[in-house]
Amino acid sequence: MSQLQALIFDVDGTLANTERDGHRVAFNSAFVEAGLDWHWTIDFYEQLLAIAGGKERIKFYLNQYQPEFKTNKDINEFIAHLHQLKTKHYQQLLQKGAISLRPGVKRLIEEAKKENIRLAIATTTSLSNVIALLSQFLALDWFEIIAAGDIVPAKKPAPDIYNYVLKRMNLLPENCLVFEDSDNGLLAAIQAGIKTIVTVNNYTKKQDFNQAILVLSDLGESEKPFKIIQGNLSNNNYVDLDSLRSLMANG
Ligand code: XBP
Ligand code: MG
Repeated sequence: MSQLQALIFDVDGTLANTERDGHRVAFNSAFVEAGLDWHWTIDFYEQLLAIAGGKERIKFYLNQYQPEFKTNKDINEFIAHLHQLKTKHYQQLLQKGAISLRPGVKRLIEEAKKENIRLAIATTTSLSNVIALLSQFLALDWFEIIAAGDIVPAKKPAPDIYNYVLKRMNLLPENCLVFEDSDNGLLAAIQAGIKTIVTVNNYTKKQDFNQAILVLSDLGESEKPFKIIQGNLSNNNYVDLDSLRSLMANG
């Protein structure tokens, strides 16, 4: 039976629902600031979320939906600048308290810390966004590694970010559990050989999570139980370390 040694968390959609009212709004504010008449609606943004990475998402949008767009700058410089504007707007939204942690996240992380279960972050978003979010709610130094954005050559669904965390922490995949929210994230973790629990959100609830060991509405709280969408858990109200250990034992 593999012993549980570490929990590795995705950020966007997992620790907090940051996409609809955070990143998407920040992209639109950046477009306005840059004098662009682009606007990503809630529904349209769902298609763009198939592309991990804000810069990559803008490039995809240009290629697919703005093929006539012209700039006198190098296109990658243009995208990088637009993405910097977006990151500024996103962090302003965080500072205004626009985003809070999802149910059970703080409780499980505090329990893991108390029981010396190692903690890490593996995310596609930019490091400064992770710090801006986490520092509002949790102690950053509880996470041994915060692996984010361009730290690896290929973003999710490539496994690079998870392999990076395993290597830096000298961990074996079988001693870890990953928490994700999307099919891209699940695929990345699975390719790194790590068992994955998915907590869905409005953007990802229709995606294919067949390879997850558990799919939940969220991590739950005793007074606000989760809904189990796929799989079983010994504690049928909320995710705690004992239920995760029994999940690991039952493979
Ligand atoms: C989600 C992403 C990120 C964010 C935008 O990351 O794909 O790109 O949508 O953040 P994850 P940036 O679910 O892996 O946390 O604009 O900083 O990329
Ligand atoms: Mg995510």
